[in-house]
Amino acid sequence: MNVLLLQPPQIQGSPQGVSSFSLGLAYIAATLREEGAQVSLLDCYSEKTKQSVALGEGLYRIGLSDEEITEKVKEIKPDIVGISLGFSKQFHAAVGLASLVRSVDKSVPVVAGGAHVSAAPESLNDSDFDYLVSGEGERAFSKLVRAISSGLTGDPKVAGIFYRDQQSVFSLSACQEVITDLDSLPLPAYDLLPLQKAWSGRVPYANIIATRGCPYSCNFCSIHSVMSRRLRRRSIASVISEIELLVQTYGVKEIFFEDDNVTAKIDWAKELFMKIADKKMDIEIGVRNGIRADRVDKELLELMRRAGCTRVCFAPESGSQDTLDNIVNKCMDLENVKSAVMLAKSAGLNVTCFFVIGFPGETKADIQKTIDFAKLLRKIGCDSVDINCATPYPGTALYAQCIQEGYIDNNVDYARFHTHESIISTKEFTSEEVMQLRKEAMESLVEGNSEKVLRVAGNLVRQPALMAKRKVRGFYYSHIRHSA
Ligand code: B12
Ligand code: SF4
Repeated sequence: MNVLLLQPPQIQGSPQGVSSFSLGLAYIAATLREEGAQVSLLDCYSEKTKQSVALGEGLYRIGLSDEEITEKVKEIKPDIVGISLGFSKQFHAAVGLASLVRSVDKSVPVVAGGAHVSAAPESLNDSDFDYLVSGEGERAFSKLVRAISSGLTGDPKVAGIFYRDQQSVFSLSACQEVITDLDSLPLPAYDLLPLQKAWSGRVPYANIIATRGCPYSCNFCSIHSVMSRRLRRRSIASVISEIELLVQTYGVKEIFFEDDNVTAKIDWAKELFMKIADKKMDIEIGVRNGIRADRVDKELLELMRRAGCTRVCFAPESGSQDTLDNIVNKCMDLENVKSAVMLAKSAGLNVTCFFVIGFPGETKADIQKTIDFAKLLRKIGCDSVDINCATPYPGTALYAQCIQEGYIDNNVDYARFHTHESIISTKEFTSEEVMQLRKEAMESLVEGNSEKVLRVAGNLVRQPALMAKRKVRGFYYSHIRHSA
């Protein structure tokens, strides 16, 4: 079977694209190859992040043009096309891409997968997709490809697959299954990703994922419909071998753990970072997706630093304990956040904290508590904070609440589902007020020039070798290598 995997072009509010990394598609590709399929992967966004077309209403389409994509589809002549719809805000781009593929070849089955698909399959009833894959796609999509190659139409009888029923509405074939043995999956097919383009002007980096699933139930988080609540870990040997592959074969210098909770099992995380440190690889490590402030201790943070981690991100979400307990359901004590920030700073790490404001049920006073707490964290050493607007992603308790209480309806435009725009107005606040509060708070929290000078000077004194290496690397990749 000849399978083409597509990452849609990006539709966004600015003409500047920042390439990203289709790790999910790279996992799917590797699994299909193991099954003997011939696989092509086209990241229609990262292939051309400098190509942007104004669509009107302040929106831009970034990436390959329809003509360029059509050309590629004709050249590859796939038997099946798989399209990723990970972010709800990609909805229009992914649906448009399915129609484009259909217009090139009416007979090719077009399949979608990703976080949005898993949480809101019904939103795709009117699209040109033939099948949807809910949850982790490696096993389910491989089975679907096998079924289609053996001539199947209709219900494939595969767990996690939605097919078109007699009314042409998506129906679930059988409940999705969680992949319990993550080591049984092949390493992602990095050779199919446009790495050089993604790295243009940047230190070569890779995203990896060592664990899947999260046992917590924060009201705004949509991860469970893909990764489930069941925390699963890869073996440390497997994670190390992936890092070695990235460093030795691809020249990667920076690794981002994109796990939802890489330190969820503290002892396992200690062993992981200790082994990475022992390997003495010349890499920097980041945990930019955030770790829980109550899942770290002094020893772990020091080991992370030794392994090459320079910055940690914590996600307290709110500075109001009441909001955390009764709205967000974070199961976190704010005291843990303060002590985690201080421990991380004393371990020599840069610290960023993420917050969310504008939840239904919050008052303006609650929002102010978050802003005040963010300021307090900055005072005790937190290097930066990011405040986002509560966004009701499908599949979340927040989404269900917003539908039930009438803050949004089922026809909501997914293009607005990015966290810098509030789309929720309640009797306590309007969405405009939330955005204004966010803007003012971010302006007051951002590092001033004098603070920046002090921080850089502080870092230079504390970690002269690291700072020098960073500067040299940054200059090399943004000037010398890029222009070569
Ligand atoms: C890394 C990451 C990013 C990175 C890079 C994203 C990328 N290109 O992959 C960055 C930092 C850029 C990012 C940004 C944002 N992100 Co983000 N991100 C993630 C994160 C942490 C990991 C993604 C990942 O690599 N997962 C590992 C792989 C293996 O899983 P996967 O991608 O889901 O793929 C599997 C399945 O979904 C499925 N699948 C996926 N595609 C396909 C295609 C086919 C054909 C098939 C069959 C199956 C399939 O099979 C895959 C293998 O099992 C996820 C959370 C998570 N744990 O997944 C959030 C997540 C995807 N992000 C999310 C969000 C909201 C955003 C932002 C909108 C946030 C913002 N500030 O505005 C932006 C939007 C970016 C954009 N491009 O528009 C939400 C999406 C929810 C939604 N419905 O929209 C998630 C789920 C987080 C969450 N907790 O809710 N993100
Ligand atoms: S926000 Fe983090 S801790 Fe909360 S459910 Fe999502 S992944 Fe888990």
